Amino acid sequence: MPTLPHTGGENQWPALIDALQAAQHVAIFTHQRPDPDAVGSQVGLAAVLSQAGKSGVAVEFPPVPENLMFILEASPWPVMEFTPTWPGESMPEFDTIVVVDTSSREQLSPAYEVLNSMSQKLLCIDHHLAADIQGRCIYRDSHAGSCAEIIVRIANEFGGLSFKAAGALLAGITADTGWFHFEGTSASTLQAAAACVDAGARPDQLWHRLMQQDSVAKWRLTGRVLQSAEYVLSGRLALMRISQQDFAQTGAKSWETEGLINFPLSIADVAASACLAEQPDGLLRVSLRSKHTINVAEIAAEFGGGGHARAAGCRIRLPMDQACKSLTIAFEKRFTNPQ
Ligand SMILES: [Mn+2]
Repeated sequence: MPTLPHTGGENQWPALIDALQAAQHVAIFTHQRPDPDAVGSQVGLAAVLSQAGKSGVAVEFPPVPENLMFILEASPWPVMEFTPTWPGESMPEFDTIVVVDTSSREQLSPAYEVLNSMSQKLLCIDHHLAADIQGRCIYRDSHAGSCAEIIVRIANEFGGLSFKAAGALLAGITADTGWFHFEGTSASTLQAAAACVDAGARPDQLWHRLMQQDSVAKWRLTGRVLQSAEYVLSGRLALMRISQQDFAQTGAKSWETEGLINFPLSIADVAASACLAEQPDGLLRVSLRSKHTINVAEIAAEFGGGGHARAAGCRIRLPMDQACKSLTIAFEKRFTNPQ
């Protein structure tokens, strides 16, 4: 396997590798609403550590989308569901807690108090810009296209990738880079992907498992939401609204909004898109994307969220119309004064 260069965050690397080498019994957490990078990084890291003789568990916040179960099923370690009655600081059986693909309290919120109480044994491996959790070692490389790409570098330090690790990690790498077309795609990303393919991962099978499993309900929801999309700020911002009624009438699940936000970016004049999905409690889950120039992580941060410059998210507790208005104002400022 070629040596994969670091693209940032180097100073915490030796501490991270030392801590992982010393670990014996490990619990691996990731963010709520897990995506292929979250689950792929968990399973990939579990495979690397298991091969090095360590034991542990992968912890999930329910519900895990059905289309990601095939990645979890490859986990060499048991998968546990986090519950509010989790024993917290009384997790002495684990000497090491690893958080992958997030360093945000909000994204870990059901478990944040528990994780914070164990911060002296917490390691974090992430590629997002915003970080507000505390731990023994917080390794972040915001230039990495996915967390899985970082896990491939870790595998290198542990003697290479197994077949199991490679499949899970390629899922994370491809999904988080939009199959290699997002800005974060670097030579290092492609080398990490090549290492996975070299170890037996199959891009064709992954495409089928990740990209060709939609339900009819999802496509009914997609048609409805695209039909009602609004184009504001001289057509530069696409706004999409999804109500609880849309979910009820199409039968689509909340996680089936995944990917919908990218469609308007195919329009030449659209520079950014926002998708607001109403949750059962009325809270609006907001996804933001941009093609270039506009830093949507900054806009998300204005509303208490975070993410990457081209893909970010937040939660807004406002009526739908008001939330759309506030977001439009936030975007207008950036269109007027682009960074
Ligand atoms: Mn990720």
